[in-house]
Amino acid sequence: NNEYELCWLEYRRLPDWEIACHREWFKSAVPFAQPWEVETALTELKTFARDALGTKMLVENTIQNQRTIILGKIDKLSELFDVPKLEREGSFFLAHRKLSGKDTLVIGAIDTAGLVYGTFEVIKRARLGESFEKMNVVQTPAMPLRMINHWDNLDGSVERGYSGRSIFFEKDRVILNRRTRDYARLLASVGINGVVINNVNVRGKAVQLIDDEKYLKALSKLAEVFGNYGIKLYLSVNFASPMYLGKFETADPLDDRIKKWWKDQARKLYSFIPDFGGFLVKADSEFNPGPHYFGRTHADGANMLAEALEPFGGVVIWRTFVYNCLQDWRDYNTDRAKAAYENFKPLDGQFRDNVILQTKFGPMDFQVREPVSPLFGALERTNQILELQITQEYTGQQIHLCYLGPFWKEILDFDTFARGRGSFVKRIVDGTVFNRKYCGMAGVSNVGRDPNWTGHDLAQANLYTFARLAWNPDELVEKIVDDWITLTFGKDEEVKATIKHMLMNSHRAYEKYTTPFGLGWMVNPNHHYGPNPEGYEYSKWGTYHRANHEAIAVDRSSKGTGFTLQYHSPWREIFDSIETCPEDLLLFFHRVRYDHKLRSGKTLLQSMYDLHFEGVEQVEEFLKAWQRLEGKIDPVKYKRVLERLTVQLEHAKEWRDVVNTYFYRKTGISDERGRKIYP
Ligand code: BDP
Repeated sequence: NNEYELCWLEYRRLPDWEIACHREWFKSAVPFAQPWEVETALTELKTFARDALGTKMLVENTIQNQRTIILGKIDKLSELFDVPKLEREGSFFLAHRKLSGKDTLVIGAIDTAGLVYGTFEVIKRARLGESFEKMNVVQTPAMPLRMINHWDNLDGSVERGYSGRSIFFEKDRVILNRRTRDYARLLASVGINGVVINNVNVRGKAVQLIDDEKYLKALSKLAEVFGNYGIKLYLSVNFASPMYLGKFETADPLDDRIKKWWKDQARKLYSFIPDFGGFLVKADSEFNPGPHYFGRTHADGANMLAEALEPFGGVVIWRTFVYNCLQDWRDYNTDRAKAAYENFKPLDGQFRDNVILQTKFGPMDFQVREPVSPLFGALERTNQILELQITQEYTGQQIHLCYLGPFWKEILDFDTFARGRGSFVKRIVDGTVFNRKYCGMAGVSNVGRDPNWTGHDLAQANLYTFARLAWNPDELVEKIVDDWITLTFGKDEEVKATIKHMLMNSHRAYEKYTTPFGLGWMVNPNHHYGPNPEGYEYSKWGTYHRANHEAIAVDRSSKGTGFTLQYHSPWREIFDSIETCPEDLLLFFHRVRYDHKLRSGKTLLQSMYDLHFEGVEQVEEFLKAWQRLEGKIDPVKYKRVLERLTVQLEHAKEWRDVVNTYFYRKTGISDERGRKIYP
């Protein structure tokens, strides 16, 4: 399918009065940089001028027009006027300046990526209706690494993908087409600077990506396309590659032959892809091989790869998603939530400088609500990346509307107290709390070959927001949402208010009709869609709630599994007590009786019932709100979203009824308000 839309980058023709404001500016551009340094930026400006303003932008050597856009590297611009100080890769400034008696809008940066980001910012501001006359903006990306992780397989399937097949692979071949470039544009427009294109579970042909010249040639072209937009290519690798590819009988990271093999492999890789970013590794995790197989530690494994990449400036991103996935469900004392910390805390300080540990936001696995992983506050001498799941595996699989911005913001704003007050997750993963060089955020992609890229049109907002937060985690989600809606749906006030309301309340609604209070996991096994209260109760994954007729959930307090002890004070104490634990997370941390009174005065059971009814009512309301927008937005988009909301409502009711009935049967206590719960 080659037909696709461009999400927030559709440069539809602006209304006449807006064209009148901006057209003059986009008639000419004067570069103060080498041609190749501004090529991508100029192409984008010209595209916008043509599509949105109906004008042809000319590139000139001198400032002639009354209004002109100037693009330049700051060393050259500093010969003309005082430039702001920029340090980090990708930073830029936008400034209105009088030069040679003319009005100019200057886009200044220290590198090509910064010029690209600055250009997209100018275009965004023009589209949002800002005037250039008073423009004075300096922007620096907060996180050095702003990554998208694709779980795409070489056969074209996508693990946990809900938007069609892979945009990168089909039938064991690498895809390179117009869409590849448009994807790079979409990502660069929101500041993403790294993409891992293949699944962390590296199986079959994917092992050969780092070796087979056929793949390396294709990847070098892909890397070039992305490189023009300041985005580096990374690959997931299988830790046992020397066994699959080198025909060794081991992949022991301390074996000299294995070390040499990886070094040679790195050299080969960089000869094809000079600005290759590095490796992402899922090791000793869910059946993926790792150093433990050879009696070595994660540090041994990661460091060996890091040493191989180091001469070329590459990094190793090593995931901390490590736990026993074959545990005995009858054993009351193992607690999966503790695993990442137990595995990696003892290794803090042992990793090379170009190793980064990538940790999922919560201690379990991308549930609709979990506490922030205690590992963020625990690793003081290790680079860290926060992993978020943009693809909605456990949050409705892009059939349900579930906008994750507000939730991600809570995670970023969580204060770990690692170095006292103010040790927010966002300050750990931007490198400032522990003064680390390589840190950042990674989001598991929700993109596929569907015409709208994300299946659900409104799920585009999750991709957009993820990137904006990686650029600036202090930005208000409300502002990000406003921008995204305007860029995607235009400026109609009713449309804006309605969609904003839906987005901002959708995660809560989903949480209510599925598993509130941090319970999680009541999904169908394997595909993880739809309710199944005991779907994961009697298998080996460590995901138990152990409900009986009196109480539910695992006691993770100091009197139980001791998970709360992995946090710094005061969280350790706050989470530890059923009285002070935030109610949103009550069933994550505590085993609670159904008749336990919550702060509202209601019992846990009654609240469970109420929330499930409320969640469904909210979806009903979203659906009605959307229906009022008919005729006000593009009919294709309108219909696509309408269809999904209709299915969401049906499935939300199923969630409500299955979960409420489950609790009713366990307890025999009916709803106080006499609503129908199926016996
Ligand atoms: C789980 C997914 C699985 C992934 C795994 C991971 O169900 O498909 O491979 O996470 O992150 O949530 O490695």
